[in-house]
Amino acid sequence: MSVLGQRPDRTVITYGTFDLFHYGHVRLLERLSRLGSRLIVACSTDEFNAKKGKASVVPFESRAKVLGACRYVDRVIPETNWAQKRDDIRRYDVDLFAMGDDWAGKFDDLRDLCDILYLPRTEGVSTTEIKRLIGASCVQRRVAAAGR
Ligand code: C2G
Repeated sequence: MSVLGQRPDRTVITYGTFDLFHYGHVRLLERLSRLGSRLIVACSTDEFNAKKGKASVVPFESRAKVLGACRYVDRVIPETNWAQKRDDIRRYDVDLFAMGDDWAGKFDDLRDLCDILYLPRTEGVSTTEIKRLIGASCVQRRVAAAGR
């Protein structure tokens, strides 16, 4: 972000599941949106997540719509496999590839195509934790109902 508050004329891309969209996701996208003039988000499909051994609560169509409605995001594309990143970077003329630092170093092999950046994750919030809390409250309610 220049002193005049203008965003550099760069295309930024990031990848993720963005399940149970939360403040950690918003803060990442906000920071990425300040690093360029166009932010593309590749959202993992449900089939790809199955390959990752991950099951999302919110189906792909809805997660992609939520991302598309986020004011920091300019375009949402499907992420269907690990290998598509090189093609995406070329196809969308990407200048900066960025992820949260839980992926630090994992995509350095893309450095020949564009800049790579890992941003600190937002502490204290995660989809896994939200799932755990929901699960816990369901159990509590069932126990309470059984006790009546
Ligand atoms: N994130 C964050 N802070 C949190 C939680 C998540 O900054 N508290 C970031 C992650 O670091 C990631 C992005 O939000 O960059 C999306 O996180 P996930 O949906 O968990 O992404 P993941 O399933 O790990 O998919 O090809 C890469 C994969 O698609 C990444």
